Amino acid sequence: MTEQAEALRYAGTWVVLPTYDEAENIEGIAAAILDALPGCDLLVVDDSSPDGTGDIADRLAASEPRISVLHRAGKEGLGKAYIDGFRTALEAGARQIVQMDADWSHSPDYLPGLVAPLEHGADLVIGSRYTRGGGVRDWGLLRRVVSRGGSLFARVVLRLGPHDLTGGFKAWRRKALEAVEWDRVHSGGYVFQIETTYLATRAGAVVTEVPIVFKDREVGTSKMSKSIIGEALAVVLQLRWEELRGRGPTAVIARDAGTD
Ligand SMILES: Nc1nc2c(ncn2[C@@H]2O[C@H](COP(=O)(O)OP(=O)(O)OP(=O)(O)O)[C@@H](O)[C@H]2O)c(=O)[nH]1
Ligand SMILES: [Mg+2]
Repeated sequence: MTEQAEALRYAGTWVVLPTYDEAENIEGIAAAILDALPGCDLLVVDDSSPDGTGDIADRLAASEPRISVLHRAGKEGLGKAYIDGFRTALEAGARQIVQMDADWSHSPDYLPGLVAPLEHGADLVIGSRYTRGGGVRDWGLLRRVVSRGGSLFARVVLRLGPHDLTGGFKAWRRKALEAVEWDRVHSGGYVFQIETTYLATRAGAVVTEVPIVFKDREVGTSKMSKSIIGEALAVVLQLRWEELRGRGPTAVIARDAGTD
């Protein structure tokens, strides 16, 4: 590959990065993402972080045309931020879209490997802690059990293939994201990750997992709570219930003769 082609290798790939109080992390993670995927676009979706993350992102965007910032009025939860960010990236013509956390839990080193299966027939790639070679670092027993148990519960109840359903490090082919029926998403919270993989799967998406080792955040505050876990269990049961009542999702991924 020529130097010029290498510099544009990931043109059309958008990384959507939701932030809430990530002032210590945003600059470094943004630089690492642009390094890992030369030519990609980075969209920071900030919910008016009180610590000024949005202002830092604006400053970065002013000196780097590949960075843009979507400012939202207030904290509405991760799912809502993603829906807005995905819509913006799709409207801008993204071919493939990556979602990830800004706190270094999702190492940018994995990005090329996460995107690669999209070139070989996958519609959705999940960065997976619970597939061979994947794992978590620095987590206590309770958090391991909750996370793994949550994925297993959703996998069995909704009869899904992937082993990691609660993680938020994923790469989407445009068509797969377009097939997600956003008005069916119940949650603005963390169970959003389960719901989107569920909706894509029912729409016929080819879903694959690539192993990642998840690192706990080093700086900034955690937003995990008991209510998040309760909500996840309730939403999974509700999805299955709707399906059993014949009110499940109906969208199907549009397939043309082309390669997208
Ligand atoms: N825009 C936006 N981003 C959010 C919101 N909640 C969380 N985030 C971001 O979403 C990503 C994941 O959130 P985290 O707080 O790291 O969640 P977690 O990984 O489950 O928990 P910890 O790492 O333990 O804090 C991070 O980049 C957050 O800054 C929100 O309401 N709006
Ligand atoms: Mg985190």
